[in-house]
This record gives sequence, C-alpha cells and structure tokens, in this order.
Amino acid sequence: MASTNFVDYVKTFCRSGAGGRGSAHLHRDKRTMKGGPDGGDGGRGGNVIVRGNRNYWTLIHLKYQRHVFAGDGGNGSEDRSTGADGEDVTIEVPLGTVARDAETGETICEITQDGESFILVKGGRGGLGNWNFRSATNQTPRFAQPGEPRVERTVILELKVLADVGLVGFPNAGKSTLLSVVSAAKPEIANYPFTTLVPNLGIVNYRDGRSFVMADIPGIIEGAHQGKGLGIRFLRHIERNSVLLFLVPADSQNIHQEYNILLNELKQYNPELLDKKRVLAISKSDCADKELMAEMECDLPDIPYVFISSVTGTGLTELKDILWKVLNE
Ligand SMILES: Nc1nc2c(ncn2[C@@H]2O[C@H](COP(=O)(O)OP(=O)(O)OP(=O)(O)O)[C@@H](O)[C@H]2O)c(=O)[nH]1
Ligand SMILES: [Mg+2]
Repeated sequence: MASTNFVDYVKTFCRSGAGGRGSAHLHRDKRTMKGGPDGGDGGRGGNVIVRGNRNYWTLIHLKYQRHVFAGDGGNGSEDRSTGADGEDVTIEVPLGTVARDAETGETICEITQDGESFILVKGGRGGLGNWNFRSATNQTPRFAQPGEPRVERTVILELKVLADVGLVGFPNAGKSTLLSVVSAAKPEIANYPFTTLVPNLGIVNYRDGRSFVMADIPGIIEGAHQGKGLGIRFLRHIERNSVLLFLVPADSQNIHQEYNILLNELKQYNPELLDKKRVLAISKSDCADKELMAEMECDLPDIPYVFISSVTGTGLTELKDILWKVLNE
C-alpha cells in the first residue's frame, strides 16, 4: 500500500432520485368519448446504497467522486402504465467502513460483511395516478399525486480497518519490522521515526493453518492527542481490534513509563480502548543484555508480556502463542 493510496476518510454528497409524477389521464379512443381515469403511478426514485466489497482495502476509489446522484423515477402515463423506477447507485466500500451523517454526526450504518448493503438515502416514492382515486362519487378525478422529492444528505465514510491485533508503540519501536517477520506484509522499515504513514495489514499464520490479522499503524508519541507527531487519527484503526499489542523497545529508559504514556494517549482518544485486552512485547531484546532484562522484568505492567527480537527471531513463537490465547479467551 503506497502511502498516497491509503484513503480512510471521504465525504460524499448523496442525492436520491425523485419519485415520478402520477398521471391524471382520462381514457380516450376512437369509440370512447368519455372514458374513465387511467393514469398510472409514477416510478420510485433511485436509492443511494453502500455495499461491502472485500476486494477493496481503502476508500481511494471514492476520493474524487464527491457527488453521487441516483436516477429519478419515470412519470406514470395513460393506460395505467407505471413509470420506470429510478436507477439505484451503489457505492462499494471496503469491510469496516462506517457511514455517518456529516451534519448530525449520527452513525448510519457499519459495513462489516462482504455483500452487506444499506440504503444511505432512500429514493422518493412515486405519486399515485388518478386511477387510484376513482370512486362512486368522483368518477373522473382530474388529479394525481406528485412524486416525493429528492433527498440530499452529506455522508462521511470512514474506514476502520478490521484486524484482530493492533500494534501500538512509539515511532521506531520496531512495529513494522515485527509485522514483516510474522506475516507476508512488506511495510516500509527504516531507522528513523514516522517511517510508517499509513496502516499496514498482515495475516499472521499460526499453527495448524489458523491465522489472525495484525495491523501496524503509525507510531504515537506523548501529546499525540494534541496533534503532536502524526496525531491520533490513525487510532481509529485499532478501535475494532480485539487485542492491542504494545511494543516498547528493550533499550528504552523506562518501559513501564513508556507504556503508561501510550496508554494515556489511547485514553485521550477514546477511553473505551482501555477495555481491550492488552499484551506487551519488549522489542529489540537482542540489543539489551541479559542482566538488564532481568532487572527490567521486576518493573513491568501487569499484563502478559514477552521479550522479542524481530532480527534473531527470539520470542516470536511465544508471542504468537500469547496473542492466539488472548484472542480466543
Ligand atoms: N536490533 C534490532 N533492531 C530492530 C528490531 N526491530 C526493528 N529494528 C530496527 O528498528 C528500526 C525501526 O523499525 P521499524 O519497524 O521501522 O519501526 P516502527 O515502529 O515501524 O517505526 P515507525 O513506522 O516510524 O513508527 C529499524 O532500523 C529496524 O531495523 C529488533 O528486533 N532488533
Ligand atoms: Mg513502521
């Protein structure tokens, strides 16, 4: 996923189709001077629909499609012919997309399954033709209903990546490296902060053909919730993960303190993130010496932890075991 191709937020102006007008036609032909009402109904206006498609990973295909208009319904006509229904427009989105109303902020729907669809804006109903209004006391109704008007709505589509495990850590902690060694993903890795600018996903193969999905997101730093670094907008991608894997390098000054800073940033973003199960991985353990590690072990947060090294492979199997266990608890 090249950085510019990852789009996780789009605002789209949606407009449904108007319902067709009902017809107020009165039947006439060669032999009938004064036939009864035979005006047909108008067709329904087109809907704007969102549908989940597992072949999409981002919202990039919607980036430049700022307006979505569904078709209007056709008008009813003589001989009780109903107007054609307006054309529906379907917006295909990746799984994990949330649609919100831009004005009220209210969540309209959440698409998590392939093929799952939801009507964002409903098309107007078609008007009834005069044929429907005939009665004993009014045998020639010269009126019909108009169709319902178009409905407009600005919708925000937001992608929240669906993964089982989300990686949380400071920049340069080794998150991308870990993802690259436990999965087939090829994220960018470099020895400077903020290498990763967009989330990366990888499928981690576990024993017996089982697997889970891991998400690597850009690093967060103290004050990220105030906009420092890349900010915390990427944290929306770990909102859905069931387990958060904290990554703190073994050569950091105080692991517990760094962990608390990360935890606090998550809390500032959304306190519900703290309800998730947490695992701690102390990365780059090949850089620290044994004595130091034993010392560090005395002061670690009270969650499952493991020392790992993505370079030598130490602890990776153990880490997968812990993650799998926590995922299935
Ligand atoms: N010695 C050692 N170096 C590591 C290990 N894991 C990662 N590194 C190095 O640490 C540096 C940063 O690694 P990344 O994986 O890019 O770190 P990141 O957490 O993804 O960083 P950002 O994307 O900037 O947030 C790279 O130079 C890696 O080679 C490890 O287990 N041992
Ligand atoms: Mg990275």
